[in-house]
Amino acid sequence: MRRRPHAGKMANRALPSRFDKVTIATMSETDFARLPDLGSHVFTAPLKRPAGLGEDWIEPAQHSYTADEHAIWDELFARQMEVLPDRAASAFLNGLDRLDLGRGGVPDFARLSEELGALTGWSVVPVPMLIPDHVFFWHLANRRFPAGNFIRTRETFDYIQEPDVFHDVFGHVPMLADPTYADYMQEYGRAGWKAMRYNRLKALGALYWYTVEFGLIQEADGLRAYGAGILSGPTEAVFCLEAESPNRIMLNVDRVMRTDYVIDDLQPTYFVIESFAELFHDTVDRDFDRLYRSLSPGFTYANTAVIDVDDVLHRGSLEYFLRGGRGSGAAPV
Ligand code: HBI
Ligand code: FE
Repeated sequence: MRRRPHAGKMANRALPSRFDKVTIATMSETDFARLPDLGSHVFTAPLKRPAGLGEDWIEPAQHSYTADEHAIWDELFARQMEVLPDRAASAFLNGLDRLDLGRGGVPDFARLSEELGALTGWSVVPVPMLIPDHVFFWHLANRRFPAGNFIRTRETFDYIQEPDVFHDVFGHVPMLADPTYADYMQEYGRAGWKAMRYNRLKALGALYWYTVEFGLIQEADGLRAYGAGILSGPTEAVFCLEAESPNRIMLNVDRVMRTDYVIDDLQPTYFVIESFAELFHDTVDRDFDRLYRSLSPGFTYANTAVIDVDDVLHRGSLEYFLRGGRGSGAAPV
């Protein structure tokens, strides 16, 4: 189907019964050069854009960090390097090395973008906070990674609500130096638009969660972590690989997209991939239209569930969670 200049208007007027045929047929041709229109049938979080920012939510300049803030980066960096060398995926460790993220202090985004751009064409742009889903996806679809323009304080050293520059740059950016992973992230950004138009973003969000944030990969010498949520904190890097509590299951995209997730505690289940190439193809070759049409709005499986079709590497005791998880004083065993 060819793109028509009035396609957006038609979509807004279309009745729900025509929605499938008209809007969804044209949306695969989404032009990501400009921020695409969403249409009023898409349910989004009512986030308020801070004054002075454009519709891309990008800050005019990177925050200039004080000496103490740079020191916080260095301490967080050193703490992670105590646990990551045998636990992080090789792709992550290579990226860390090639981008020299340990050169001291919060990295300069302009310089980082130049180096990352030379490797995979990605750049890093500063954003003030969590940005709306569709803006986030739009940046990813254009190989721009939005990174928090602030760093946590010493009071919030171990746990933060919103992603700061350490989580975003230390956790996510090294992986973007891997060409296959870099393609996967762009593909994810493109896929986000389709999920939003079906109001099935939660399902696609689960895929992001169990791969980009909390994914494990099978390497020749054993399991390693590549998810940024794991790699940017000291406890989960050990827990996800060595603890008895969590399930470790081979990734199946359809199953994962039906699985609930917790955002404020260690994960009860981790999903394991064999390679980034496999993850990329699983995502690109998928018929998401079919999946979203058959998917209910909520999740089918609890985040603790082990189901018949699972290829289980480790069936967790779930001890940590059964004892109450975060805040209960339970040990992450
Ligand atoms: N905004 N800054 C920021 N960082 C994120 O990781 C992020 C976001 N907005 C939306 C979003 N993530 C989600 O859409 C995905 O995690 C699914
Ligand atoms: Fe993240």
